[in-house]
Amino acid sequence: MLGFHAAGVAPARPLERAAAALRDRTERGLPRGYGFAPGRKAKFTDPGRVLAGAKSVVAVALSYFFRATCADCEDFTPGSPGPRGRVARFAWGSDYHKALERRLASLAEWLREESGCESVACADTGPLLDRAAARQAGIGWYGKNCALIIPRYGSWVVLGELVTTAELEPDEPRDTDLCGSCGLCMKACPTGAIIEPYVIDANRCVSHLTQMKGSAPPDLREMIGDRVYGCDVCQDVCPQNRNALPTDAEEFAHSRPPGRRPALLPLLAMTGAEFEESITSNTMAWIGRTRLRRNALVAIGNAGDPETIPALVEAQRDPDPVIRAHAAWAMGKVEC
Ligand code: B12
Ligand code: SF4
Ligand code: SF4
Repeated sequence: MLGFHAAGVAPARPLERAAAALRDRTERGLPRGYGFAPGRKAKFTDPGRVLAGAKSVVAVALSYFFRATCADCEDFTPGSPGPRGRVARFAWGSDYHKALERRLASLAEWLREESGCESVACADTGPLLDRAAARQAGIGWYGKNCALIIPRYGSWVVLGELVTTAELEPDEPRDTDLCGSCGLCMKACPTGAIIEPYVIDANRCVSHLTQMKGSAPPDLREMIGDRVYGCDVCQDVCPQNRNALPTDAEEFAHSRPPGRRPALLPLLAMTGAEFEESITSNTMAWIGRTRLRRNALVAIGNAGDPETIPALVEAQRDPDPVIRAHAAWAMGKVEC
């Protein structure tokens, strides 16, 4: 399967249920940006608008679930004093976009050689809604936490697809209800972002709060806790992930900087050159240095450790107003 952990085929027809969901979420102000500008929306759910003459969508899933053998050997700031932050699992290893793109390019090449057909690859930043395409191609189910869950690997997978002019045998969508009366993810979510089963208020989701530009909303900062990129709570508690198989993808075999539990003071002190050198191969690189330092400040404030006061005093003199404002907030939390 070219290194994917699941693959399936859907006809290149509009994803009607996803289109209705997207309309509903947009009307309620839930998606928050991410390119959902009016006029672009149709493309998110219509493979025919991604590639003229498209006949099929090949949806794929790649597991990033790796268990490090020891926490210390995945630590990039060993012995560093002060509090630690937490990085979501999808950003422990190398950039997952590149891992998906490489495999999708091989699949497109193979299809071209076999059938002469053209294909367009999408993965996260592409025009299609990846989860909806994956469900339509039968590779998994939606959980109430909105994650796509696949057999054997759970929801610890990233998704992509090839929209292709090749006419391939379609798979059936899996429409059984996996969750039943379970609601563990909804109860565990630190911000109450899963407002209904299968509906996320992205404005409240910690994953969004660690990726968004500008200031983190003051009323939600405490709930972000020690998370400096992404959030795994609704997947950690999911019984469907209990026996998830580990990945064999080499890109996720080891942590990449800043690691799973980065020391927060070095993260705050990171220069532009250090960011370029250490973070660029990580999935989180796109948020840039300012947002990562801002996230470190929120986590430092939440840690409440007096040892961080000198660094917070220094950060209040930072040239960036977002850093200064978050440093002042964190100082208030540490001192009280
Ligand atoms: C914007 C976005 C976010 C936003 C908003 C998420 C949201 N609203 O769901 C934020 C920043 C919060 C986010 C967070 C995360 N994200 Co994100 N995100 C995206 C992105 C770019 C668009 C998703 C989106 O807005 N969808 C809009 C909603 C309306 O559509 P949907 O999610 O596809 O599904 C709904 C409808 O289609 C409808 N539906 C349609 N058909 C059917 C059929 C049935 C039976 C049912 C019940 C429902 C249903 O209900 C679904 C649930 O609401 C995608 C990449 C992409 N291009 O698709 C990645 C993506 C969804 N994210 C991904 C990941 C890994 C994450 C995080 C786990 C990262 C992390 N650890 O922090 C969290 C998980 C949060 C969560 N519980 O969903 C993966 C999902 C992997 C998976 N196994 O599901 C994706 C696919 C990226 C990728 N290429 O792998 N994300
Ligand atoms: S990723 Fe975190 S904040 Fe977002 S819905 Fe899941 S548990 Fe809630
Ligand atoms: S925690 Fe329970 S309700 Fe939530 S996705 Fe997993 S099985 Fe479904």
